[in-house]
Amino acid sequence: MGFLVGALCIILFSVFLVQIGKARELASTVYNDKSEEYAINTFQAGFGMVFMIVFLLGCIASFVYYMPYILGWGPYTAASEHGPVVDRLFNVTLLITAIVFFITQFALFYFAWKYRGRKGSKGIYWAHNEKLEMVWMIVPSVVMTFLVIGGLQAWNQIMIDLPDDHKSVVLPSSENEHIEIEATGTQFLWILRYPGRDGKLGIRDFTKIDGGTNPLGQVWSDPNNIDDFHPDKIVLPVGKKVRVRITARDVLHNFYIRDFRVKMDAVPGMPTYFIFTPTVTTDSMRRRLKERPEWQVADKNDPNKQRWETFDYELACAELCGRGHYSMRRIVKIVSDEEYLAWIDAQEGGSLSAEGQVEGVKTQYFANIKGTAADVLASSEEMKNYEGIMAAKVKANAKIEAAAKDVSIMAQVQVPLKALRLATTAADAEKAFSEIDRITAGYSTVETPVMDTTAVADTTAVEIDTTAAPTPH
Ligand SMILES: [Cu+2]
Repeated sequence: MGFLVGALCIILFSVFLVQIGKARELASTVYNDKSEEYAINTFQAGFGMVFMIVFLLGCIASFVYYMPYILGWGPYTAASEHGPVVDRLFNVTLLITAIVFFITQFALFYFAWKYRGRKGSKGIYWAHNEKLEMVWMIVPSVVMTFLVIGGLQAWNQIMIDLPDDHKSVVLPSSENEHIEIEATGTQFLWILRYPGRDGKLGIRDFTKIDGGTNPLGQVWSDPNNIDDFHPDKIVLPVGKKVRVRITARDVLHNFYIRDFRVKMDAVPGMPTYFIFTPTVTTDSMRRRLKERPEWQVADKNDPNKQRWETFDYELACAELCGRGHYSMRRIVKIVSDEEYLAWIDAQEGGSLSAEGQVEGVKTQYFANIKGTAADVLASSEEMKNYEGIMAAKVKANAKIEAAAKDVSIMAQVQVPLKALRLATTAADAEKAFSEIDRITAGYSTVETPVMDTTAVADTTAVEIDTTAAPTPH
């Protein structure tokens, strides 16, 4: 507000001076007095110089003031592997355009001063000047060429697709593995899909889209669809390559995660993609912001917390796609491998109902298709396998729950628990369960020994900062 009032004062003052100048000019014309006109020229050109200095200093001051809010500066340096490439491109462009801006603004006002009309000076008329024209064509085209080539190189580096032998898995453990997820823009939300245990997203067919039970048109005869689930946020492990399949169901949307420098159009009928590797966990980012005074203020939505405490990465839609465009927001969490696996585990569901159904599932198959007429995979090998895994998981969860308060048991259980969470065959899951069963042998699923309850309250959500040091498994 203060800034606006100041700007308004400057504008009004300038108008005032111009009007006085005009009045004096009129008077000098009436009296046919050239010396008065020269005096006005000197005054106005000098005023122009003063204006230029104030204006350019203002530009520098505003840049310094807004530096903590500019991408690539302050806390907003990129949080992904390819991000610094984009930041460098932004900054090189900013530097070059800033230099040109300062030179041209200076030249504009300086020449108005230097060649102002005064006694004895006479204007020269040039029809054209080839040398000058060459200079002002060649210099910008050379600079533009460098900017464009730099941009193309960055684009090719960032947008190169993964080779065919690259495998999508739940948790990558080698260079040629990645996580494949899917985001579908629709008015007005992002429908997210994770591939589940097999790491493979099932086939879709737009003619099968049904708002209530099949928002993405998943083909239920494809076994890869059995374990695909639709979470309400994106959770990813730090330092692992992610490929996002981006599609749209109605109009153009745009998949945009600011801090990762990820931005790609979601086009109906034309799947696009973006590959990135997050490098900063949500917790680390919060600690980074904690250092900044502008983040040490109360959060608007939660006054008991400071802004940095409630920070989350956000997926937004960066294409003005209609009235509810603003509401296309999803939280993005970057966590450790353990937290990520625990989250996947929870999304899959893990307790049995009285009828023996797995509860709390977000896999569309189990929630909407299982047991209906559309359940064509009911007696398939894949379904039996998946149900075998779920059964082992439910048994293991009960054992772990019973032993949850025993810290040393919980530490031992982590390895087979991870194996269980990554198991893709019923046999592997059963093997992991028997290991858990062996470790927790002293605990029955009914009786819970009384132990220190404050030691380990939650075995799944372990707060670990993987950016600091890798956790041994
Ligand atoms: Cu949108």
